[in-house]
Amino acid sequence: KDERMKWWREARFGMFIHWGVYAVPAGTHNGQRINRIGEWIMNRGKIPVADYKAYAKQFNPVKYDPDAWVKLAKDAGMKYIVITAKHHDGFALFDSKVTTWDMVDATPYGKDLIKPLAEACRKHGIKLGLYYSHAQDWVNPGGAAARKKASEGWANPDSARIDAYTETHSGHWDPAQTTKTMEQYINDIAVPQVREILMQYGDIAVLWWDTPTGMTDEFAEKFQPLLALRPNMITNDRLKRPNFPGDFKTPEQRIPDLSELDGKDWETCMTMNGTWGYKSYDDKWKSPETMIRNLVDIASKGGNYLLNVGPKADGEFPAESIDRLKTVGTWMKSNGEA
Ligand code: FUL
Repeated sequence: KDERMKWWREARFGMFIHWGVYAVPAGTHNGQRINRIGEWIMNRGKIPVADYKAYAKQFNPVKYDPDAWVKLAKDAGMKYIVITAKHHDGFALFDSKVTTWDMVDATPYGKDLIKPLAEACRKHGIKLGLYYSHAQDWVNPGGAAARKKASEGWANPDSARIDAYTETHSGHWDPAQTTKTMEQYINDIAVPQVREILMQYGDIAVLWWDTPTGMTDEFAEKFQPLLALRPNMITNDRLKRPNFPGDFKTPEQRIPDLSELDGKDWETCMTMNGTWGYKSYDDKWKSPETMIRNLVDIASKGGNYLLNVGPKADGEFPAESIDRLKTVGTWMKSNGEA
């Protein structure tokens, strides 16, 4: 394990990228601003599957320039990138053979987004990790849905009815989500897709599971054999709790106190503003000074800082993110770190 963890323990700083169909509505559905984080818009807004799928027809990132993304990360002193291969909306940024809910089949762009990023990473000596939402999937039938009640921050003229429905349908809001069982979803979508992302792009440095909603030990075991496909890869602790600790812990949006540290490896992931996935009107930006202080705090405690960017649907990073990455990079260079 020490051998596998070596580069990661030295890395200290990485870029998280949350990108997907949710960048199209960018926080607004049917003229209504949907509360909280942008990549949850489908769940928070209880958007029907068919309506959400329609957004993919506008996902056409013609300005996507993975080389520029990787250079920005590298110049900021980051050593690795973790991108959402599939988030909770079930949409695959890669070419998946087991569903048409992917970049190649469902969008006008029609091309795999992960492949050129993997190539750019290789070219610039940056490690690539893939985030995969293995349990929650709100579009591929049988995937889990975390229940968010109206009182937790979504509003819809029909909230009372939808809320009652989610209560009796384990968090789901559209009958199309439950035409299969979770076991079928794990067998037919999640396991084959994890195999796809581990095999299609050469070396994958990190596999970043997320939100073990509905996971059992039995389901988790189905993913275990796949890890042998990438013997040097490391994984986080979100496959299933407890019993599947992975290689590192994942405090979210916070930096642990010294008293919490127990000798296990950890990585704090954090947004630059208030959302992971792009929201056009989120302006709660942290200052570059705050980001540098966070990085120093984390590094001094032996952790890693995974700082998020939520690209727009046209393929560009928000200008505010670019500015901040550049300022952090200048500081890193003047301190001999980049
Ligand atoms: C969370 C997810 O539900 C968020 O959407 C985001 O991906 C964050 C990093 O992890 O638990």
